[in-house]
Amino acid sequence: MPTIRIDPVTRIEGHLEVEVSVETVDGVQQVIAAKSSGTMFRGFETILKGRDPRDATILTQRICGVCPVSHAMAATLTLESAFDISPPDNGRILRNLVLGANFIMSHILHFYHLAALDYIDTSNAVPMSPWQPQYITPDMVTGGIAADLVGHYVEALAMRRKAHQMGAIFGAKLPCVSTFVPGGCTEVVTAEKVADFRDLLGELRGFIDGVYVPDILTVAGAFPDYFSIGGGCGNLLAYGVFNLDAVGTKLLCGGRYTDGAFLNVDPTQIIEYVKHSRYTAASGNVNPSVGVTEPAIDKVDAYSWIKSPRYDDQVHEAGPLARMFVNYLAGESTVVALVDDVLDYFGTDPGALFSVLGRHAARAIECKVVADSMDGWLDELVVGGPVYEYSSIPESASGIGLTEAPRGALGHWIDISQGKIERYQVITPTAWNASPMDDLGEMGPMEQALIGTPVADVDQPIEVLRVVHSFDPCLACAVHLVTPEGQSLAEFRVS
Ligand code: NFE
Repeated sequence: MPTIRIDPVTRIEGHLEVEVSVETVDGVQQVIAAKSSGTMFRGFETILKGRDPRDATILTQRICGVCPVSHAMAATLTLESAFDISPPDNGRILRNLVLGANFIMSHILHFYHLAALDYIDTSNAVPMSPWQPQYITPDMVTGGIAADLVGHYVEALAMRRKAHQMGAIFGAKLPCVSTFVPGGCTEVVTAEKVADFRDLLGELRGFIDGVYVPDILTVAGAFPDYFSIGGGCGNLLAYGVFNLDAVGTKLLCGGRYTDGAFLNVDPTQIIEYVKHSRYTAASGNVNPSVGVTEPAIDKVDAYSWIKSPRYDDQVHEAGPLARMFVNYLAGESTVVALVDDVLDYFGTDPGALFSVLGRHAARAIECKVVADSMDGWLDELVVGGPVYEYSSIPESASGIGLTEAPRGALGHWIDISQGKIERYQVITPTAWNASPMDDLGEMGPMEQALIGTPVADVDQPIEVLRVVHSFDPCLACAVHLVTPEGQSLAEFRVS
């Protein structure tokens, strides 16, 4: 078979390579092997060593321009845990509002600007980026529906800008905020800022209810097969997010779904494996609270710069699906009502959520739940009230900050010695989802989700992209298709 090089494909963030082997099984050409590779060394753990602990809030945001607020939140929670302080209500709420703004921005970004063009035939659009080049497959939506979705793609750009503007009211700037500090938030609350925030939130809620959620239903209705494609490992993990009070009640609770059981999360049960990751043996088989990050670029059998985080030695998927499913099981009333509405609409059961479309639906439901809740948080702010509590840096301490990024469970861990950072470890949601095979021989969640994916045309392997995109991986991506003999059929390269 010839080697085919596909023009650059964008719409995945960061630096990911996915390689799949395709074979015909039972008359269906499908993925029989998959490898997910993070192709860049992040190294922030190393950069942070020896620094003032408060630098963590600023520096870890630079891990990613899409989810910096989550890293700011994780770092401040980590430092507050180490410093033994907590923010006043205003500070807690302000941080939630900025994080909520980032969730809305990111979920709209994902559906319209990263995923939607996997489903829309844009051959009638102006022949330029982002509409072309693209795969055109017979199942794509066309005509008036396609034209509407393309219009919403453009409208969504303005909505994302509004979400950033909204977050910047209390974050000072975005993408990376400068107001999050251990002990709270440095932006003061004024009636004018609250009113400005509420105006923008109202516009965004209108878009979510009137455009984003209906578009998800439209696309899902046009691609019903994708309720049974891309299922994945079946285990879900969420730390929970948006603290609603000083004792840690959350808008979206944490929890996990392991082997069909709904269970609590104990972070001491997290181990990072490195058998197939480009790190020394000493960097693996340990909990992140004692983790180290030592690159080993030429390591035999390693194919990724991502470690393989596992909970209780089992593969778990993180993300909106995990959050919505865990909260569905926990009986969170708003989530239950919305999830049931979606399941009723499609006449299906909760098992269908473990799929490409289930991830998209969960993301849209979550976007609505968060945006709707934020209006009430604005009511709770006290104009002119305290926004942070000062604390000195302890000589020696340890801390942990577990929260959620738009893409899933996010954890930071710190050890402080002589007032400086001695150890800093970060596990991102994409580390859970795009992780390589672990020491126990288990593939990561995205790898597992790709197995069995039908591929109608190896020249246009859109099905592979649909599965990969459903995870919203934060990685730029090069996707290869190879025969079982290792011959390259296609290569996707993303800048
Ligand atoms: Ni770069 Fe992020 C989110 C985090 S994914 S986008 O959401 O943390 O690893």
